[in-house]
Amino acid sequence: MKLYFSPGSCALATHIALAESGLPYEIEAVNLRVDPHTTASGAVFTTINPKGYVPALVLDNGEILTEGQVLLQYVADQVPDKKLAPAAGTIARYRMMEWLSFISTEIHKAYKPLWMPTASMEAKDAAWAQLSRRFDYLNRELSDKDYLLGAFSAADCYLFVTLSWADNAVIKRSIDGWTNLSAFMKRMKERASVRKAMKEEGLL
Ligand SMILES: N[C@@H](CCC(=O)N[C@@H](CS)C(=O)NCC(=O)O)C(=O)O
Repeated sequence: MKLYFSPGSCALATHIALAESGLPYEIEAVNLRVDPHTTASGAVFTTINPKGYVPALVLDNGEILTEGQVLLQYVADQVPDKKLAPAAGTIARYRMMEWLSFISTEIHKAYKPLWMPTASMEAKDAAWAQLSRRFDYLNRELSDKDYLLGAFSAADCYLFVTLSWADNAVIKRSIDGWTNLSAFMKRMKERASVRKAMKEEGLL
């Protein structure tokens, strides 16, 4: 498999899951700051993923799969013994999908104004207020468990990445006030897979 990524982006979640899987994989960076987005080897990224965004995963049969939530489940399903996702069709799997959808729509995308240089401070503060309500909920959910499903799953990779954006140099906020989220981040950073993926993206 080959993952197209941009350092520290949502693609890091799939990268961590790949590292957790123990399967062989390659990675190639995509420069999202140039128009058109261009890969490290000089390809216009839309020729690989017509949607133009990361993550994109080239499967071993050459097919391209996109959408982070799907990639996390795809990687997990390649290695059932690693228990990166509950078995398909079980209520536990739907709980994981519930988390993936929550992280995607309520956390990941809610950051948008905070990334945009043209957004007003009012819009940024409103986005942070909305995120803060979601963090309150997550903080309560993580009060009696180490990971979203209790045991570690690929959903945690996605939560880790989206929470890591809070104190990014552009966003300049902090999740320090949410102690269970801070503890979760610390726990995740101790995982070998997280360190491996972050090193491979030049983040450590
Ligand atoms: N729906 C996609 C969204 C992916 C996404 O937002 N990717 C961002 C990085 S975190 C990106 O590549 N943005 C560049 C662009 O859209 O041009 C998914 O969930 O995988």
